[in-house]
Amino acid sequence: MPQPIELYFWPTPNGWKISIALEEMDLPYELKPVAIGEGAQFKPEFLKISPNNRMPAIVDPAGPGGEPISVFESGAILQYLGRKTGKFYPADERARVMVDEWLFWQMAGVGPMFGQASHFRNYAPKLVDDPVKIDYSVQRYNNEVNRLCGVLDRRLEGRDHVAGAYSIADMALYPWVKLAMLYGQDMAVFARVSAWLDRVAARPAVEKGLAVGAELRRPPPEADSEAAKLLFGQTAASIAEAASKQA
Ligand SMILES: N[C@@H](CCC(=O)N[C@@H](CS)C(=O)NCC(=O)O)C(=O)O
Repeated sequence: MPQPIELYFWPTPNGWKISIALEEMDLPYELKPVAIGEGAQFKPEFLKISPNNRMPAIVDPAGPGGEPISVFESGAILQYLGRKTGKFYPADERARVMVDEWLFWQMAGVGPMFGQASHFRNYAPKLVDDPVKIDYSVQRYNNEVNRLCGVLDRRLEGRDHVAGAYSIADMALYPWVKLAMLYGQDMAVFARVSAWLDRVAARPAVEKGLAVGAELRRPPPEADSEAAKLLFGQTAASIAEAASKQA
């Protein structure tokens, strides 16, 4: 029985990418919750694994050469797991480049833009008492979410999945794109995206991966709460201070 991979995780779209991948690849794993509202991402031992103070991260005790390896950044983790198992990440160079294109599109476009859309829609109204500023920001990021849904919809014309066979690129996209309707997008406009969401959702491993850590979920932090102070307005100096408190 292979030793389980340690999954440093909190139930958010970036975390679910990896719980879905581990389920899809049938790899044993052990959950290591990182309570991001309580500052666990600043613990020195976690920063050694994930210097960007973000989850997800993994430690694979059976890394290259049989030695442990840690990996942070969800895209790098997905590529690592894909190479390790030979699953959902084709070895053929042309097919792999296509998966990489859409994986990086998720990492650089969908993740950050959907993340900001979520922040200004769900969190900012609890933190900032200025509807004009919030409206502008909501509109800006909703437009980007809309544009990105349009790109994906065009891409899915005549395709079941984003980059050839179902791959780590679909796994990276799904947990974010499924939230588009919660950010006010009319998914009837993006019929191919909606059909793809249904296709991916029907996979048992996706259902299992999304259920991981459900009991850990928390409502958005209130203004002036400890969680809001820890999560928002982070600077280099505030991270150093938070890390020294967690040492
Ligand atoms: N680019 C990173 C983003 C990860 C990320 O933003 N994680 C968030 C939760 S979704 C986090 O750990 N936040 C902790 C914090 O803001 O301090 C990845 O894809 O791994």
